[in-house]
Amino acid sequence: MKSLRRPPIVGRFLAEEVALASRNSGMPLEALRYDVTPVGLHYLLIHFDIPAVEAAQWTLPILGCVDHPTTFSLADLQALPQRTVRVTLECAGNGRAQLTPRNASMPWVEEGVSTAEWTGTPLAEVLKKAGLQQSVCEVVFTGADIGIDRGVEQTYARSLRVSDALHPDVLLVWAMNGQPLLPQHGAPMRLIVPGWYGMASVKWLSKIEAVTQPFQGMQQVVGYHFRAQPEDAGVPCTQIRVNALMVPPGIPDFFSRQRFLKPGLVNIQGRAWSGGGVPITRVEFAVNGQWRDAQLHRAEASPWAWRGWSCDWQASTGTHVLAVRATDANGHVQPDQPVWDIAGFGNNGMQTVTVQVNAATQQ
Ligand SMILES: Nc1nc2c(c(=O)[nH]1)N[C@H]1C(S)=C(S)[C@@H](COP(=O)(O)O)O[C@H]1N2
Ligand SMILES: [Mo]
Repeated sequence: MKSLRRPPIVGRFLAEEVALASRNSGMPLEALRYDVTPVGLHYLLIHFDIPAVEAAQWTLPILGCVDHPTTFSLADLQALPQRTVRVTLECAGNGRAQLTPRNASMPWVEEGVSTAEWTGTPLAEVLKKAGLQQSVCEVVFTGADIGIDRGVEQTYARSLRVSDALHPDVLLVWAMNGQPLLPQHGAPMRLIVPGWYGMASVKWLSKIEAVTQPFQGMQQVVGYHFRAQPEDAGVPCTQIRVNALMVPPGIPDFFSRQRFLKPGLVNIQGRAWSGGGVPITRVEFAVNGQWRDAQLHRAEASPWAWRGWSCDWQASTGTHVLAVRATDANGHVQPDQPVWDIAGFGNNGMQTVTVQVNAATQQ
């Protein structure tokens, strides 16, 4: 597919990046304190415009190579078996703004991650009813949002291989944290693909199609690939890489966001997660390059949700660089430095927070 790559950016942020960042809010890092992110603090990533979809008129056709093509209403889907799954979603572009040069796109620093409780019906139930034919290799999910990306007019769409689509925790979701989905999160119905970067969880679903050839949509074959060079075939972004964040301690300066803290004992808190349902096995915390093990909190019942951790630190007067890094059960550890990618995908370089500790600070 021919598409125009936007020129990379070095240095100051463009007005276009600021505009994207204003539309697509991140989760403030102090919200890491919640096991489940309150709906209004959950990060947002919307490529085009939020489409106008009326729940009462909305229907979901299941088409393509199925024995029984069916069109479901919201009520039809809500009458099927349902489950609620706690899932940490992270945008594949999270951390992009830390890279140089950086891709001209949503300039996430580190806040494109959140956790919610998603309620819906397993996609497998609906596909079983439709009867996937033997020849089907992928299932394509199309949203109701349309726009132009790199010169190509398109409807946001992504596919999953049949084996991934049939996972019992892949859900057609109508509720988030027990409330009906809000417009910005894909109302009235979205897909949730636990353990994968967020791009797979298609919002505002308008149709599902079973196909016999790999889907060639732009967000599937051009977008969301790890590439070192523009001409590389690339490796598709799928499962979330191991990552961790801390709640920056102390109080911030309004503009610079520099942190200030009084001397004494501080309990540093954060979350760690990895994709594919792979558990976190270790979190380390460093002060000025001196690493120690943090305490892992009780694992969540859901293998798809982040895990809490904490670490006591005796803060002494001076300027200190705090850092955190996690390891997962596959032995993957976060790199010290971001690994550069042309589009800024999959940056799981460790977070650092600089704090100034002095007795003049009241907090
Ligand atoms: N239809 C549609 N689905 C979409 C998107 C989109 O722009 N359109 N963005 C994707 C991306 S890149 C991410 S990270 C998640 C974000 O979901 P959230 O906004 O509910 O956090 O939605 C995904 N699903
Ligand atoms: Mo994303």
